[in-house]
Amino acid sequence: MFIESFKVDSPNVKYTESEIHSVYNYETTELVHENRNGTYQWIVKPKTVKYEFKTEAHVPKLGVMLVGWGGNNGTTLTAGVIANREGISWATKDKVQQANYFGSLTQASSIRVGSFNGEEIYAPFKSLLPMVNPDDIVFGGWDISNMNLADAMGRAKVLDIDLQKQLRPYMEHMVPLPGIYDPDFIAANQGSRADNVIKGTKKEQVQQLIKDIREFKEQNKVDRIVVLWTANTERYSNVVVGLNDTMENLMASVDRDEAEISPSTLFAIACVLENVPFINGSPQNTFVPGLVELAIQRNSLIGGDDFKSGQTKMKSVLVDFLVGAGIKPTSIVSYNHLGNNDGMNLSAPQTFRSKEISKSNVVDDMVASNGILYEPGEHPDHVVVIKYVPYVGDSKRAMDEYMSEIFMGGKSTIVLHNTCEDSLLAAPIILDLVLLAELSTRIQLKAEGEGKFHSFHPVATILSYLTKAPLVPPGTPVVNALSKQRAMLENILRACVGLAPENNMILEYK
Ligand code: NAI
Ligand code: DG6
Repeated sequence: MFIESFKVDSPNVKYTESEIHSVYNYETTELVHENRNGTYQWIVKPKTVKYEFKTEAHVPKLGVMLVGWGGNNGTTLTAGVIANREGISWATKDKVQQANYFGSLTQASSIRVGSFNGEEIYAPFKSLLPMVNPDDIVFGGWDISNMNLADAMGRAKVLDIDLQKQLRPYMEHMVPLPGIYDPDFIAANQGSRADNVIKGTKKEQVQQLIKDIREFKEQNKVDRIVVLWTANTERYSNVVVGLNDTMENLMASVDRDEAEISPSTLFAIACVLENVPFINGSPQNTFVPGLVELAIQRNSLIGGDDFKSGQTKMKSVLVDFLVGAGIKPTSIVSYNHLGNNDGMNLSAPQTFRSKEISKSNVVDDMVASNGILYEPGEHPDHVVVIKYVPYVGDSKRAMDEYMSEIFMGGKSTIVLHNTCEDSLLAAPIILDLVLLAELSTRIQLKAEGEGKFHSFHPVATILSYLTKAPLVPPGTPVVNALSKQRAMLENILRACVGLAPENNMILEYK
């Protein structure tokens, strides 16, 4: 059965006008290893830590500024939200289609809240805590192309033409602010697009971005802003001692107008200085060590990297399943072809290399979790290929071959083929990233013994479910397995309303 909303009734939870306060017992383990008669023995001690969570109940008016607003993802998301907000439907060759938020974890997925008279009861994911309604978001942003959003939606060739016609009046007046164009960081084939650029030194460019953010906030009367990079994939920046390795060195490099500071890092710097959450939806190393240090020092949320939309999402499910089932993946070959502007930009070796890195490291934690299957340091062969084929446009083809070793030396080969509009996968993920980033800035917590409430660590691991290469605080484990990432997110939100983690034990019926 599906219910629309619920409220928790517990001595551990208090709902007031301004906040939701919960007391929560975090059940975890403490590990020690002891030398017993010359052999090491691991001892696992169950441990309970009492936490308190405080969630601001007031939902702010949210402004979302996209870097690369005029691209396929930027226009598709903006169009999709307007279509939902205005209740637009359109004729396709199959039926009259209604706008929806399918593919969004927050808007279109559900959570189990318990069972009632032998029936499992589910509620919308978004009913866990007060969240911004996407229909209320005010969109804006930057692009190095000055095309208005209606024309850019046409250029993207993603949405049905009948829908585009209805959306044009809402989008014609939306024109991106000038972006930062640095041909050294993206493919040379993007040059013809760059007719809308911020001039000046890097320091002046950062100052202009800060001005843009402030003006957008003022003009649109929004309470909070989240900025998200959905612009072209850049090449990796070189991380160099004295250049971008520390916060001081990074800021000094901006002052000196150092060539190796990328546009995306400049956007991130501007956001951190303004204490505006910044999310990187592309694979490059925007978050150089100096930037991470700056964000930590200013306690300003950063999250990334690279939307986990299709092939990688499947991989982080399938490999988790195989390794979890005691089957040994030995070769993973992933092939893509696509014909949109992202594909054209990725046809340059340096930008492709950024994508190759973020697509390649996604099974490491699953492989490391099973020492029965893999020797220390052993890893499946893992190859990633991307080809630009203009004719297929945004309709990306993803082909994957997984070979595994099974019982008694047998071999199993699984082949997947997916055809899908790339931007229709990415747009709801962008929505989730900004909604969850905003929500997480309203949550405070403290563990037993900690004097004061504090926010989550500014490096937002809570967003991991949505990214291919989750950015984590230095010294923190990276979790790629999709089910674990979802459980982490859901269980933290459950803790905020005093609900135990979903354990799937259903002991009531055992
Ligand atoms: P796109 O090429 O259509 O859009 C990117 C836009 O960014 C373009 O309009 C371009 O003019 C603009 N741009 C480039 N550099 C800029 C700068 N420095 N400042 C402001 N604007 C700038 O690409 P699309 O398909 O929208 O993808 C965007 C990004 O998202 C790409 O990096 C892609 O790799 C990444 N991504 C996309 C996924 C998907 O499923 N669509 C999944 C994972 C990541
Ligand atoms: C080609 O791989 C284009 C990319 O931008 C992808 O569309 C994007 O990285 C999605 O990757 P995945 O692995 O999540 O489908």
